[in-house]
This record gives sequence, structure tokens and C-alpha cells, in this order.
Amino acid sequence: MNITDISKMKKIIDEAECFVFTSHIDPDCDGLGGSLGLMLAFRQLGKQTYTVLCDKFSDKYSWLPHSDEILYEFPKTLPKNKKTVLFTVDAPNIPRLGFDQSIIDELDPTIVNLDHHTSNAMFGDLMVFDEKAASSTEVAYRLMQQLDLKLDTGISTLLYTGLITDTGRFRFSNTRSESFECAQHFLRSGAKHNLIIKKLFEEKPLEKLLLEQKVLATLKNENGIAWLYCTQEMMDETGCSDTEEFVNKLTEVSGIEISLFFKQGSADTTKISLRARGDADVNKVASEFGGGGHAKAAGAKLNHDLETSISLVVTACKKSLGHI
Ligand SMILES: [Mn+2]
Repeated sequence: MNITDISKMKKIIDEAECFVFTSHIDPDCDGLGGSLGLMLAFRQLGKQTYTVLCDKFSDKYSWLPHSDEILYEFPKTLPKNKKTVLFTVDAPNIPRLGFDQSIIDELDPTIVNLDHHTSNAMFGDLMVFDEKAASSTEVAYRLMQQLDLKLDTGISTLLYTGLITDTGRFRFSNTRSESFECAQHFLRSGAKHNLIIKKLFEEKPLEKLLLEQKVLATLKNENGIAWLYCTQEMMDETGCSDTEEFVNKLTEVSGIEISLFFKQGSADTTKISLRARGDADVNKVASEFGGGGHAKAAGAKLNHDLETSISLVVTACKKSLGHI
């Protein structure tokens, strides 16, 4: 599989002193695992490597190997004028990284764009891209193979975490034989399968269950379009703001073609997550609202209050299914 121009990648590696790995705002396990995994792998090349994020990652991922090395601003010592490589992982466009454009402009890095989102804006000096890959960590591993970089326990655990979460534990339709091939390599190299499953899926605080109770009570279903929402008040009352899995709950229900989750933000903003089954394409719906992702899983942030956002997005979904 040719995921990048490997000779150009090698030239970039030869010329650069520093590699900074980064991912999108609201970092998930694919972005975190990919950034940290590549940070460790590129150290094998004798390069200075950092992971710098704009957004604080959730405490529930603090067990990820080397997550204590994550920085929240670019080190002052980074060389400018293309000498630093900014390696974006799992981010479909530059604004999704969350940094002020002026900060990136000042650093003036060489940008390598590693991703698997259909909606990728194809930015940067070099693409490392495969939209068929189940996770960005799968793309990262293919790149490592081409560069002859070795897996170890830490890197395997990080990359495997991204693969497990982006495939919904190998349940989603993006799961393919190559995903299992990667999984096999990761496990053979010591990926901590039991730890990952326990930390991600078998340990949750009671507050999360209390929030689930409130969110599930908001369920609406109109002709195969189902949605849930979460208000700031619900999060304040329960002391839990972890809403990552809610949208996937609805996809398990028979007859639902599109499932939506709306999360109230501050100052009249609303975050939406979209999932599709069958022929529905939620990447198209999300892109109408400035977001994107994949045909079967996408997201966007709206500058509208919760009620308006629900009405706008549900209407767009109905149109996309030809209901109106
Ligand atoms: Mn991903």
C-alpha cells in the first residue's frame, strides 16, 4: 500500500532537526496514540521529538504510555524556517488543531499531514494518507514499516489503542482484514490488550452512569433518525462531562439509519456527533455545518444554541435521506 511519497518523507527526515507531533482539539485515543506512538518511533532516527497539543486531553487517558510528556505549547527552542516538522495526526484541517494560525506562521514548519478522514483538506507539504485505513494509528504503522522503524511495547500499546477505539473494538464497518493484520503485529510486539480494554471499557465512574441516565431520557426517534442531547446543567448536576460514547449507543438500535448526539457548549455553541448505517452519508451532513469526518462517522461544532442546532441538523439529515 502506497500511503505517501516515501522518498520525499526520507528527504524531510534528513533535513529536519525536530519533529513535533500534534492532533485535533478534544484529542481522542487515535490522535493521542498516533502522536505519542510516532513521537517514540521517530526517536529511533535520533531526532528530537515532542508531542504538543492545543487542548488538554482527558484524565481517563492518563495511563497511555508517555502521555506525561505531552506539552501544551511549542518549545521556545524549536528551530524556525522549515527546520521543524509539524506532523499532524488524525486532523482533517489546520483549524482542527486548535492553535492560533499566527503561532504556526511564526514557527513556519514543514507540515506532514497524516490522516484517514475522508474530509481531509489535503493541506501541508506532504500527505501520509489512507482513507480506507480504520485509524490514523494504522496509517502511522504503515509509515513506520516503510521507514523500517520498530515497534516496542509502548509504541504498540499506543497504536493499538487508536485502532481499537476507532473501530469500536472491531465492530464498525471500517474494520477490514488489514486492521487485524496491524492488531496482530501490535499484540506480537507487546501491546497491552488487557490493560487497554480494562481502562477504556471496564472502568467507569458512577457519575458517568448518572449522566447516561439523564442523556438517555432525551431520546427522540423520527423515521430512522434518532438523537440524544446533553446540557451543561446535566453535566454540572452529575459532575461528569465525558460524553464520548453516547452517539454509538443509538447505532445498535434496529431501524436507525442516522444517530446524532448534541452536546451543549458554552456561549451558544453546540457540538454534534453523527453516525450512519446503511447508505446514509453523515460526512456530507457534517460538512454543511463546517465539520466532517467519514461517511459513517462525523462531527461538527455549530455556533447555535442547542435547540436551534437540533432543528437544523435533524432537518439536514431528513433531507439527506430524502424524507423531505
Ligand atoms: Mn481517527
